[in-house]
Amino acid sequence: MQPTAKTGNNQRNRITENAIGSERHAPADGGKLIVLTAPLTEAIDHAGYFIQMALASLPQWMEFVLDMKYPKWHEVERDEDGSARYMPAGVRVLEKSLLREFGSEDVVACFPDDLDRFIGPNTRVVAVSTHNPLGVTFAAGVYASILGSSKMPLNSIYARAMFSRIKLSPYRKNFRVVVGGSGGWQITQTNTFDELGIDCVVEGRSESLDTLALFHKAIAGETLPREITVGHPTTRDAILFPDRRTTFGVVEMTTGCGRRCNFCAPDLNPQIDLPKARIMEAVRANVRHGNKQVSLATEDMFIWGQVHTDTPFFFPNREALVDLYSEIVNTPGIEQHVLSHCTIAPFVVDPELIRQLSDVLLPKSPIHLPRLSTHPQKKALCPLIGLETGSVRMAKQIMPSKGMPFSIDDWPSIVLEGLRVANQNNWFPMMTLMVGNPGETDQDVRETLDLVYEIERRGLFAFLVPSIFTPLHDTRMEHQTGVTHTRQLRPLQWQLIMGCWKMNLRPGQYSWWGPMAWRVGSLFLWLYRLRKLNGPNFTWPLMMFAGLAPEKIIQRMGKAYVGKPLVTKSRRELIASLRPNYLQYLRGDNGDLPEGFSRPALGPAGPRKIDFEPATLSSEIVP
Ligand code: B12
Ligand code: SF4
Repeated sequence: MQPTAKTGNNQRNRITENAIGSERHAPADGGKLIVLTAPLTEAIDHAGYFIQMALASLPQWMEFVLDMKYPKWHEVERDEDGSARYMPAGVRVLEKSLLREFGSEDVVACFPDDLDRFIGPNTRVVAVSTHNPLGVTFAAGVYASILGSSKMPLNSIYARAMFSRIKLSPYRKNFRVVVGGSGGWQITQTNTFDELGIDCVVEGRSESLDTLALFHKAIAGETLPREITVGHPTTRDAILFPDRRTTFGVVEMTTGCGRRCNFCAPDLNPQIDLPKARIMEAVRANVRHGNKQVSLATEDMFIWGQVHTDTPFFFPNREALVDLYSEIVNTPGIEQHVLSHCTIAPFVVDPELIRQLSDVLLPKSPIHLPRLSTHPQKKALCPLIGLETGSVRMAKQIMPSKGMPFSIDDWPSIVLEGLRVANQNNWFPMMTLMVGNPGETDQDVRETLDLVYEIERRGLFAFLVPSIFTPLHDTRMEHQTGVTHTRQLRPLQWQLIMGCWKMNLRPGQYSWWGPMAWRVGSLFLWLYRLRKLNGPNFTWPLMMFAGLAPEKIIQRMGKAYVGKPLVTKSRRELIASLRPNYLQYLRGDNGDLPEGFSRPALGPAGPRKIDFEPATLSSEIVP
């Protein structure tokens, strides 16, 4: 059966193959030459980031939970011509790129439910941008698989419905279907070209001239290659910015990262920080088209302003960052700002930067955490940060530069000190953990549990989001295999997953009924479905998670690991262990510098340049 896809103006349409057929009307103008779209679940602009992350993780049977919490999540806004008022940034950049060679009358970006209004006899290309079409990426498949009988998260169900609609178009023979975006590889890897009716998957950026050449080929009716890799711009000026509204007001801030974690795909892109003037233009374009929110897309916000300067990129450029974010949140019309990704070491490197950014960013944060935040309006900042593992052995193997400028040997100290600074300033990050890495031993998991328990013991807080290792295409770990199914998870790995979720729910469980509802709900789910699905190793961790048996007793029975307190380094000790030539980059106003070493508050070079020469590939990481 086809999924339920619900969009627009309070109408809820059950998309069945018959319904698709009966709804089709030929567009009066013969349709657009190039039609761009993205799955509904990636295009919606509701309720902040959380809803999309949930759609990427929950199985279909849990859709009712989202429907209850966000009854209007399917509703989308359109411009007068029926095109999408907002689209993911990837679609918008592709649109901008195409408009360099095609007229605006030939290109349209629309929601999947509106495809039939724009696909007609004139259409030659339907281009889909997708983030996560099949849900086979980390923290997506795993939760659908833990919670449901199918491995398919809702996002994948909706993406498939969209592909099915395109495939069944009466004009299908006239056009080519081209897919791109950060999730295109999922189609190549699962070889679902024919099933989904896709002609070509493009790996790489739409700015590339090869992408434009591909569209010309498609329009000429030529056969397209199944897969094509196109280049990534290597200079700041070659990156295009959308001048229309993007989902969540996403505007690119940087590409690449530079820390070189072995499992990471975005790090394979050149390390570029984009010019402030162009970021601001894109922010203002969003506002002009009705957006009130903005979010700068980045792998690590803290490298911005420090790429290819005289200072290594892992010493943040405080003045540049504060200036950029101030201007963004103070742009007339911007009411909300949400952070995307960053790393934890900069919190230890420059706590004063975090304090200043908090002053700037908290007033416009839509996130409220009443039990955690000390802000007068209980506002909080929740960027995504990779914690990944508490095991130094494993960290050295998969992400040796993650803690730079500090040594990865100090990873647990970096995490704890960074989180301390973060929490003090009302930053409560979402921290991802990878479970089931290739070669992960029980001892590695114990060390991660130690770190997680230590976070709790010190009264610190982060939303800990464990996911199962997923080998991403082209990464340095592409060909490695870890755990592939939840039934393979060992008891300790389950304890880690469920322990993290137990911690995450703490701030929400202060009502008298919260814990009770949780216990009963978890027990019911376990009896009904999860017992069979996840196997016997899941039982005790679930009991512990649900609080059905006291944790101490479960531990005494030997069914769970107790955890041991960690002795870690303070900020001062971490700084004392830095390579001597790094000390020059630290800021004196943060304190903790070694005896006899003093720096002016502005650092070695005073405020650094904000806009500078074009950046190219990074080679700045120091082994
Ligand atoms: C912002 C963001 C989000 C936001 C908003 C997403 C949105 N719908 O707008 C939120 C927080 C909701 C989110 C959620 C998730 N995200 Co996300 N997200 C990002 C982030 C930081 C930026 C994306 C972006 O807009 N970039 C800017 C645009 C311009 O780049 P782009 O989309 O890649 O588009 C370029 C090319 O891909 C290409 N292109 C794009 N489309 C097309 C189409 C065609 C036809 C062609 C030819 C080319 C082309 O051209 C564009 C530029 O020219 C990226 C990391 C990154 N730096 O890319 C992660 C990233 C894309 N997310 C990722 C993941 C895993 C997720 C989640 C699954 C996480 C989770 N478990 O919840 C969910 C999935 C959500 C969903 N609905 O399915 C991974 C994807 C990994 C993968 N697919 O293999 C990334 C790469 C992060 C990472 N470090 O690994 N995400
Ligand atoms: S720090 Fe994050 S973005 Fe950077 S390389 Fe590592 S995983 Fe990738």
